[in-house]
Amino acid sequence: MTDKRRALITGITGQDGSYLAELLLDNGYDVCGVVRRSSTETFERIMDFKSRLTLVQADLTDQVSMIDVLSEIRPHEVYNLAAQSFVPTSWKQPILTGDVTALGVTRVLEAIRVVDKGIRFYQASSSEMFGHAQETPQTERTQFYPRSPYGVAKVYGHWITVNYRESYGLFAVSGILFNHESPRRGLEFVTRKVTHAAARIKMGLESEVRLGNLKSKRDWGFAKDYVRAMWLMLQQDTPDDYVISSDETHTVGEMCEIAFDHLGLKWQDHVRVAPEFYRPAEVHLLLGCSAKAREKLGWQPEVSFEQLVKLMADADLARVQRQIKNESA
Ligand code: NAP
Ligand code: F7E
Repeated sequence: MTDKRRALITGITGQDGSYLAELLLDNGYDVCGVVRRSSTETFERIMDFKSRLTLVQADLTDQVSMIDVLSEIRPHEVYNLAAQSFVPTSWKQPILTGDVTALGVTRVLEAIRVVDKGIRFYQASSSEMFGHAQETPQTERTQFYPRSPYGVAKVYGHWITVNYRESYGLFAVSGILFNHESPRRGLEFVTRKVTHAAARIKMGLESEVRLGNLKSKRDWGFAKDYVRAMWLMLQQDTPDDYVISSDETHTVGEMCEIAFDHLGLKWQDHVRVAPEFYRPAEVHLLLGCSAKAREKLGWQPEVSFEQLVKLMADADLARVQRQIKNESA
């Protein structure tokens, strides 16, 4: 083991895990990532820098595996980004979502309590905890009213983090992050679904995309900006919880308009509303207030909503064009 700072990331193969790993490598850390056993590899997002990482096998549903990993790696910082993170799946698999997204947090905290109480801990909390928002904009003091099994699980994860901080004096923080997106976003989330479909339509591979509620409003930012806030939270003198958001809200329809327009298409010609993408209980409006993070962490986003949608559309167009070229070669 070296003298460098060591960080362990659960969920390193996900969108945020991949960006955070890159940031920490750039900051001179030894970066270790938890990966779960799978019959096919899930390393696409970390492929370019995988040789610089240490990957260890464990699962958030298995307590002993988490204790073993922490004992072996002895990290200074743990970022708990692993979760069943897709809201619609949380209605189909509520028990699994609770096991990973809620109880999984306690398993990581228990591992820290047993192995080394000095390890700093970041919990990936979510604006979905505000759900049926009790006030607008939402701050660290806004009451939670989750509207999905995923949101409920995240509320548990948030409060167990606060509880371990207060019970055991752990340096444990909860980042309440609003939606953040990128070219690495999973294809089922609405922004990526739209930019990917727009790129395929542009190249003549498809003619339409089927979406759910076009009126729902989200506070969207760029994932790379948001992982910087995670790291900043663990560098403070005292542990605290922070809202991270762009402080702007836009409808799904506006997002479609920017993406299609950027690729020279008219979104009304290609977007169809399909009832199967409506949710049993919708979160209609999210709008964050990140004043505390801006003041105390000195954090601010660098990429605007419009720039974000355009950079995602450009990345998907380039990807689709590469695929077409490879298939015809
Ligand atoms: P993501 O792309 O869905 O990544 C989730 C990660 O969790 C993947 O690496 C996945 O591994 C891993 N994972 C799932 N179940 C696991 C288990 N049982 N044991 C170990 N690892 C497991 O999510 P993301 O967008 O990067 O989000 C990161 C975190 O922030 C999540 O906790 C999410 O709920 C939260 N969050 C996200 C947003 C957002 O807008 N992106 C906003 C607020 C909070 P595989 O690759 O093997 O599936
Ligand atoms: O939906 C509407 C949908 O799935 C956004 C996760 O990272 O952010 C994410 O959760 C909105 C919703 O993200 C489709 O009804 C319309 O109102 O992209 P999404 P999400 O549910 O907000 C939070 C902060 C997290 O923590 C989560 O982990 O878009 N919508 N039509 C659609 N959504 C999807 N997925 N697909 C559609 O066709």
